[in-house]
Amino acid sequence: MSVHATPYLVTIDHLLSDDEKLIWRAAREFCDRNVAPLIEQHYEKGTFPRELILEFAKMGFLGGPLEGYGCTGMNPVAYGLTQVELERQDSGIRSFCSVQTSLAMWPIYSYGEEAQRERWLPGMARGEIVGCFGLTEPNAGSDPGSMRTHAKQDGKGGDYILNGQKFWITNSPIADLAIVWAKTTDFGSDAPVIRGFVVERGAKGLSTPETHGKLSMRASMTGEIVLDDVRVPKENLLPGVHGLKGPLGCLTQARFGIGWGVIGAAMSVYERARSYTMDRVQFDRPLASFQLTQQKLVEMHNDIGKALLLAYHFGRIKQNGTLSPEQVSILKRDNVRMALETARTARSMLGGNGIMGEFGIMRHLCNLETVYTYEGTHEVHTLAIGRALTGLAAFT
Ligand code: TGC
Ligand code: FAD
Repeated sequence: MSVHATPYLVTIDHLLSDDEKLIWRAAREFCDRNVAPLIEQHYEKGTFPRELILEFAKMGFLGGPLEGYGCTGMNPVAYGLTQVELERQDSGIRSFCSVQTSLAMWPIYSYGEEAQRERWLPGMARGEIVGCFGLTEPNAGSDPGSMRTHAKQDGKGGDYILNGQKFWITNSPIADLAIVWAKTTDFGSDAPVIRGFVVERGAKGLSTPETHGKLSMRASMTGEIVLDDVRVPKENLLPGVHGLKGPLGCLTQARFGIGWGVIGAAMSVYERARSYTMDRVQFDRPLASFQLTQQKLVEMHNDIGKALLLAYHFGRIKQNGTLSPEQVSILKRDNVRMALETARTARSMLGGNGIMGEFGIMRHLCNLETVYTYEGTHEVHTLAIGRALTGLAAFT
């Protein structure tokens, strides 16, 4: 049975296995029961619902696609469907889970050694250890290769001393550990090379002040990571990767989840606009009976269907292990743009009520402005796809 209460003419239900359908339905029920009742309140107050972290863990939302270490080993399509349901509630909720899964657990899983995996991943899957991902800096956003944060080894074979500042970091104020990307020259190369470090809360010289004043992603914690001569044990270096491809590899995982998640936000605002315009009467007729309103509904509905088909198609390619970073750029770029445009249209269809918190549309719209920018801006993905099509890089 479909999870949809509102009719959709483009669906993927018949393409899903029984397990995938079960996971989708369980995620929908969980989010409707546990997230929906409290999200608007948290958004207004600018707080993250920390009480949900252990519940997310029980649902397998933390580290979902990873295998072993207490993770559920979901396939990419099943994982994508959980992101749809999380972001159907709020992009900040999906952000919490995707940072934990793709940006904090995934690098330990993929670039770490066995002792590191055993040390951190089970606690992260249980929601007892929260992670964050420090790549962006005040002067290094779209161009992370220009980062200034650096690590210096304290004598050959010794610990690392980290200095620098990371900015715009989801979860940093509540994180128990941070994956910090820093440049170091201590590996026999003349040019500095980017390496990943697990920096643990409590380290002397580490602080994570919260960033205040956001008018988007208000139910998500954002902050800095300030590193002032922070001593990081050599055992906390992620040995499996050198260079920018380390953090970019993590981003490819997270961007895949975003490409799915935003479909949930779009479904939420579409369904709200549909039901509102069916009920609201002007000129003696429901708004939904006007041709211009129906045109908007048709565009929104069709765009959501196409976004879902693209996500499903790329999900199966990922399952086969052949999805390229540029295909992920297409998924992130086009589906986020679709969701943002859908939210703007839905907002207009509710007239004045469209700006009210209780209808949820303005919240999704404001959140999607962030999603358009983070994990590679719309423009950066355009250029990444353009480079793949032409072989010519237009970043500089
Ligand atoms: P470029 O020369 O293209 O690549 C350097 C090396 O990386 C490899 N690579 C990738 N690997 C995996 N996935 C990808 N998407 C990759 N893209 C490139 C590449 O093959 C190369 O490897 P190698 O072996 O040759 O060294 O690097 P570039 O300096 O030209 O940069 C390209 C560019 C601009 C696309 C990249 O810098 C970029 O993606 N910039 C955007 C930065 C970004 O997305 N930041 C996100 C920060 S984290 C975040 O926003 C989290 S929000 C979390 C939430 O709340 O959900
Ligand atoms: P800039 O890079 O300064 O870009 C500004 C504008 O210029 C954009 O429109 C951009 O597309 C455009 N532009 C830049 N370069 C080019 C070019 N070559 N050609 C054409 N146009 C260009 N980062 C993390 O590391 N970890 C996190 O957990 C994290 N969470 C975030 C949470 C929130 C709420 C936000 C808002 C951001 C988060 N980020 C995080 C940072 C995010 O990834 C960056 O904001 C993003 O990469 C863009 O960098 P920037 O803001 O410095 O913009």
